[in-house]
Amino acid sequence: MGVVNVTPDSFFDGGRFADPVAAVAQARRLIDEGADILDIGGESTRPGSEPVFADEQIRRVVPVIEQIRALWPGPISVDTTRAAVAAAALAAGANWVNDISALRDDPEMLPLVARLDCAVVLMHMQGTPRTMQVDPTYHDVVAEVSGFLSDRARMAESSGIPRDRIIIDPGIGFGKTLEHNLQLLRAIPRLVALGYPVLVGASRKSFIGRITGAPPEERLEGSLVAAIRAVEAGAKIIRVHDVASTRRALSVAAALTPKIPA
Ligand code: HH2
Repeated sequence: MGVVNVTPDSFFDGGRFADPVAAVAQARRLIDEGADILDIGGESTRPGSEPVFADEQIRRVVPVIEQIRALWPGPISVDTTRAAVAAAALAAGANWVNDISALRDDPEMLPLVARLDCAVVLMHMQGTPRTMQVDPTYHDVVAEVSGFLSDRARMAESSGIPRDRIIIDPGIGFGKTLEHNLQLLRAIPRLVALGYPVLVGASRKSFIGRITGAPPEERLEGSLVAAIRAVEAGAKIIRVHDVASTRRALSVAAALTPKIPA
């Protein structure tokens, strides 16, 4: 899954693709590099970020999604917690909703996703982006995240979202310390065992910087190691800023370990 943030302030690519022409060009690049899915976002959710109103998110993402849909038949995901944004994005040609609140933020989101023929990513987050990194606390982060994802997925199914349209995500960096992120990445097989495809988004995140001391621009190597380990552990979708590098790294890992999908 290649990321295109149509935002002025995302933690890595903020401002680079805020202009629709630049965003569509980036989407084309990621498609050429081998992305299977594109994730388009109009709101940064980096630690400390403030919410962006739905109409502003729509203004940012809809023209970009329309243009990508005109040139590419593949899955387009919209990264939002607001039903109005998801509805506008789906009408413009998106077919996945990536909701970092796991359908909790907006009561209209669940009925919308159930009614329309789209996939949904349910992500775990403790708190909200504005405050989530202040003092994240768990008794047992793996048990709590896994229990939460299992509950949300079952709730989604009982509300009419077919099982084969549900994807779960531990939410790396969303209300987690370095140690919480590491424990979750080590526990991917336990999430896989819940029976839904697992998405992992570790690309250039701050836990890599905490280990290496590197700023976001110098976290590619750490991101590739995290991607390889996640796929080896059974994750099906890797959300990344660097599609070509990730594809190349995964193809070498696949050659070394035949069971890894290329
Ligand atoms: N991470 C980010 C945003 N959306 N969605 C899912 N499902 N999983 C993630 O790990 C995830 C996500 C944060 O990365 P990015 O979009 O690059 O940054 P920002 O939120 O600053 O736009």
